[in-house]
Amino acid sequence: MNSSLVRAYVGLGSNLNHPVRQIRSALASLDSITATCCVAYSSLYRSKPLGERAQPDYVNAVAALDTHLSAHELLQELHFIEAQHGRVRDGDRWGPRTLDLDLLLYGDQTHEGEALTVPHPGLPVRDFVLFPLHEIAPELHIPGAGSLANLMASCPPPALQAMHAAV
Ligand code: ROI
Repeated sequence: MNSSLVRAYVGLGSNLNHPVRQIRSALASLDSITATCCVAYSSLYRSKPLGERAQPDYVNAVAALDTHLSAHELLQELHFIEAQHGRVRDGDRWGPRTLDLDLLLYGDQTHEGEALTVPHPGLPVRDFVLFPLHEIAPELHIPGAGSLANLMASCPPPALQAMHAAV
């Protein structure tokens, strides 16, 4: 636990078992994490699955949190919420999932470890992360990758569609 507040960003994704409901329920759960407050949500976006595997379209969103938790404490809370939503971590990185919560950014910290890497390595190249993130934090600078606006400009045409407001 930190005495100072850190602004963190979390990416949400689901393509199984009523994805819109999964994402809405997960957003509510993020808001009830201890010593943490959800300060913004993006809209929900429907996106084509990244990867070779044939699977249903995803619903994605991004949330901004202010937290007193350390990055690892916050990650544990995210894993707990995933498990509550029926997520089984079986090591399959490319398969469909009821709920995926990625810690995208933790303040301006950079950290590379076995359990956690921030910024999330997929952030700079994933349209389903960049666009919702831009909706809630257009001025954001990604440590080691530059401005969000520049990353979006070099992103191929996005394969995603804004659906509706999160709540
Ligand atoms: N594809 C999309 N569009 N959205 C995701 O959240 C997502 N998550 C994943 C993989 C399987 C890489 N593909 C995805 O984990």
